Amino acid sequence: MSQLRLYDYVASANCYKVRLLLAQLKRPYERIPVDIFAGETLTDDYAAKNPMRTTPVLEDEDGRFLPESNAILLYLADSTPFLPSEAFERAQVVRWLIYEQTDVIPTMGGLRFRLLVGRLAASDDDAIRRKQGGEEVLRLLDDHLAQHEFFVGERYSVADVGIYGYVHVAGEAGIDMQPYENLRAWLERVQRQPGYMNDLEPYPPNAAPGAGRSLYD
Ligand SMILES: N[C@@H](CCC(=O)N[C@@H](CS)C(=O)NCC(=O)O)C(=O)O
Repeated sequence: MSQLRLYDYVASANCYKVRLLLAQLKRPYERIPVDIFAGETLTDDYAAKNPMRTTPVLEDEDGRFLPESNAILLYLADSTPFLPSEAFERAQVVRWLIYEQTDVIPTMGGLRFRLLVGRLAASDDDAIRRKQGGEEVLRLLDDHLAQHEFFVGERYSVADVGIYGYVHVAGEAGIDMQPYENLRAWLERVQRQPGYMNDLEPYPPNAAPGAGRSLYD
């Protein structure tokens, strides 16, 4: 059995979601920094771990590689209080983690990255489209939280960890959070959970267009 390892990019909220859960589970792990803008995901060695060439990737104690942040959350949360054992509630967690990937990331997640590193200007059509999409997503999430303390089963789970990743930095995507009162209260509830930490770092200069080599260039 080897040690749990996380192939990790420090400025990625997809990676931060996993780091947050690992901290809350108090699971020791080795953090392996991957500089995605220095071309480190473009090597054959990295493709052998993850053919999609994305971060995060978890290497478990048996030496098996698992890409996809939300798959990693589900795997790590198995048999813990962070994942309901009842089938319907468990499926609801999966439902929110799918929504996070299909709707949260392409809107506010993609917009935040592109604005912060200068790959889009706020006035670009693509930025406006992503911002409008982000506001629709936040409205849907806020409406859900008008009736619920947490996304599933009235208790904190990996559904909350997954959605928190990019929603807590929606302001950096130029989105005004003021209208989303329930979401703002939920963000504070998440931040009060035992073991909560935030080690998401700013994008480094090599994330700017033309400054590095990555899947985005
Ligand atoms: N669906 C994937 C998306 C992961 C993803 O896009 N990761 C970005 C950082 S947030 C990345 O590693 N990109 C690799 C590259 O640009 O070379 C997940 O949730 O893990």
